[in-house]
Amino acid sequence: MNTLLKLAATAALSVIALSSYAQPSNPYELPDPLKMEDGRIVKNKRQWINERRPELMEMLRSQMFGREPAADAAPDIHYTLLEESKDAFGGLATRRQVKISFDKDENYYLVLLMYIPNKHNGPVPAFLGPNFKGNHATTDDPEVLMPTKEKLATFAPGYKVEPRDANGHRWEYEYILSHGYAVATFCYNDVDPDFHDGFHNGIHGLIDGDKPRNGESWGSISAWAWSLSRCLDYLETVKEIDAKKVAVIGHSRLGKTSLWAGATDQRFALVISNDSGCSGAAIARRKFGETVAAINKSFPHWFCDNYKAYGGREEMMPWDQHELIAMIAPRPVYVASASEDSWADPVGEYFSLVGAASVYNLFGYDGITDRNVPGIEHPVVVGRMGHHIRKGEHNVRLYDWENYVAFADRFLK
Ligand code: GTR
Repeated sequence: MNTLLKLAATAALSVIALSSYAQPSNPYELPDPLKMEDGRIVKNKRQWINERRPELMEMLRSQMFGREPAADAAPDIHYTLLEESKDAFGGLATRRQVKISFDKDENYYLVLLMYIPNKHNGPVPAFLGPNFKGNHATTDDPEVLMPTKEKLATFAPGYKVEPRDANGHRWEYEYILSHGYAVATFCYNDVDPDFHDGFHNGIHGLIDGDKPRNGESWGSISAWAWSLSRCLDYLETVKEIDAKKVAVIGHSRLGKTSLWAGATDQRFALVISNDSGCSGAAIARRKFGETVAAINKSFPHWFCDNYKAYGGREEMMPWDQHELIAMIAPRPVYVASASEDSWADPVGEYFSLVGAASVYNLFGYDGITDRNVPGIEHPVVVGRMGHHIRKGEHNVRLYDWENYVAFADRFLK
């Protein structure tokens, strides 16, 4: 067995023994990402790309996220410019709001809010990520469109529209723009409202119609990830943006989503998971904080039905979350945590990077291998992996963005 993968919690705890998130987990053994189902060990990147990666993708699709539809599953996708101004943030950026419609009649659509720095020489790199509370809630920019009444009526029963800027602290637009990046976001409820309605609403309804579902049918995280790819299709048409340099980012359930989008769509040049926790970056076998059983109970619509069988049986999972990180190799990946966010298991999030390092090594890149979890606000970048634990709560803050931008500067500039 690969000793690198023998993760007993004691190793991690020496450095952070006093931190609130650092509770011991039972000893556990991670599956070796380089070990094929037939027992062979992957020796080189060609074997990884042609044999092991597809095998793991199949596992993650059939056992966890479900099978996403093809890129052209909604053949009538079209784009409509709703609003544009060159004067956003006092002239710092051009704002564009574009309706990405998934059907001819525009019953199913998302509204992508985009800011592009006005100062640039040629196409710029970009951050793309979904938001929780609506585009208008990501900023105090009064020109950002509110969701329509018709749109809101499709959201969860009793849904109350959020005030403008309610989540503005999570979207440091001026900071990002002034560092030369475009940024694009949409509300995840636009695509698939985040409640369990039996998969009739949102793009499940549009794409699947009455088709019967089975254990491998796609869940909501898969739907949000698929729509990130459709946004990237659109960004490929935007001349000011370099679509080969798009970082996909998400927080929490949307961090699980950004990891899956990065795994399924290798056009994403860089992947960021902010506090993604259980079923995102956190190692499931640690069973620390949120568990597979707990997440499937609270959110039965996020994953495919087959995933439910692993609740309380994490050691039976033929994979663990470090292999989701490995799917991103050799592209740069950043996993961030917050010190008070024990529900998301910061230690487990860190160890998924350590567990994926051997795959980055195949491509000639170093990875994070130190078994001492870094201290709070000691960001670490090794090769194409980055990590930090911000002090504070489950959230996205300027500190996170400062580190994401610095990481992206290494690879996308
Ligand atoms: C929690 C859930 C987490 C995380 C979080 C969020 O309730 O248990 O897995 O996704 O929500 O998305 O904010």
